[in-house]
Amino acid sequence: MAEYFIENKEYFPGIGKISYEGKTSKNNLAFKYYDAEKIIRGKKMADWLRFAIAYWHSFCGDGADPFGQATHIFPWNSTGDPMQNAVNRANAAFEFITKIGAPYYTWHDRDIAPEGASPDESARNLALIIDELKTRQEATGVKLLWGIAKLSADTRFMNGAGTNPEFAVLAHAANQIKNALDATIKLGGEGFAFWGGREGYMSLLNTDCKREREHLARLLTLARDYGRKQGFTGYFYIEPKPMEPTKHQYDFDAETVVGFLRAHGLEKDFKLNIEANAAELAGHDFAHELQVAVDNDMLGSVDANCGEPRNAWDTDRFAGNVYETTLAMLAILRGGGFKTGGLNFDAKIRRNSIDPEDLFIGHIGGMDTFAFGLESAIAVLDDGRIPALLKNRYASFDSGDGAQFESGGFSLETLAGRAGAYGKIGWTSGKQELFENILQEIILQ
Ligand code: XLS
Ligand code: NI
Repeated sequence: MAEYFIENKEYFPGIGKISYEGKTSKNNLAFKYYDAEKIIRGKKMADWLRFAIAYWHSFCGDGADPFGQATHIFPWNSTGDPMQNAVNRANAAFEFITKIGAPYYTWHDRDIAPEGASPDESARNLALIIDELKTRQEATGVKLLWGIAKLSADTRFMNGAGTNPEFAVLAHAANQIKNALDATIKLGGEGFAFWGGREGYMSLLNTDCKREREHLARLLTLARDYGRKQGFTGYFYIEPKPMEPTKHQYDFDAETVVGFLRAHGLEKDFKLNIEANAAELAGHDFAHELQVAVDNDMLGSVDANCGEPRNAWDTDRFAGNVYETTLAMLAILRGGGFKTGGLNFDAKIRRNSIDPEDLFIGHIGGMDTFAFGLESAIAVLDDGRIPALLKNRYASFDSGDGAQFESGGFSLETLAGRAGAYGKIGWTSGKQELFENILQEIILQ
């Protein structure tokens, strides 16, 4: 890439590799709970959590909001030449990722390389930057968790991408998906994601929902088939989100996406990328969405962030609530831990957090909060009281009539005949406060 200058510049001077110092440390730039090498149940903490840094928020997001202009003026994005910026951005990204010590990163095609004047020029820009990223991955050992095509920001997608009523736009989306998938494969990406930000509608009057969803399913099927043909062995992920930017998004929540995938024969190749903030927007707890994914054997990956509890807005804050991360990790552990994917920081520092160290501080907080959640969740399992209480609630299905029902041994008539056989029924405490007190005791210990 001779025409672009590879600046040998440190973008975060004065900040070295972030290390674990333990919970008594007062060092703002140290981990208090995330101890990557610590062995938990035979596995390193780093391998339980599989942290990834999101290119878009950390190296592209400029702090602009609907009410004001950019506040994060990153030096790597300021040369005036979009391709030179892309190279500088790659340097800044790998400096940050290696200093914070995350094993993975994630990107959209347009985060890493600028769009060109034509689809072919965009593909060439992407290919050049992919070579740059490959060199940096090999030099540092950092891996790509997943790639994704950005099918939301450009004006051509204002009426949707895969669900656009205009065929030419859909073809353009396919071109971007193909190139982003090729790039993901070339970089050894472990997954390939879709987020349907514009796949939805604002008014039924101008929308043929059935046709739009079928187009989307066909496009996803084509992406799956192409990926498999090219030797991609990872999973495809869909990230559910109910609203924002569109009023009704087709991928509303985990249950909706599971149904959609099954209806279109995609359930073997696709899994869910569950985002905490999107769960909240759907009116669910983060842990609920994770549990739905786990119960369907469809937990793919996680976008680790959080919203503002009293604000129906996608604020993408770094997680800071250890109760939430404990419940989240409990759901993930119930599914046996990550089999694919990881905890991707789809999170951003606030608009007025403008010091270079703030990006570190935000990620340190998020990583510590999930590390704490992991250890608390393991403590809940080791303690055994909550799992025992939970199991006991369903004990009547473990033997006798209950077990016979579960194994399909009743017809409705024979089942109905058992209604009078048990005397006084239903007066059993749910013990919710006890569950909550035990959880609190374990978290606070
Ligand atoms: C937006 C989504 C997005 C995806 C990647 O709300 O969370 O950032 O994670 O396109
Ligand atoms: Ni996300």
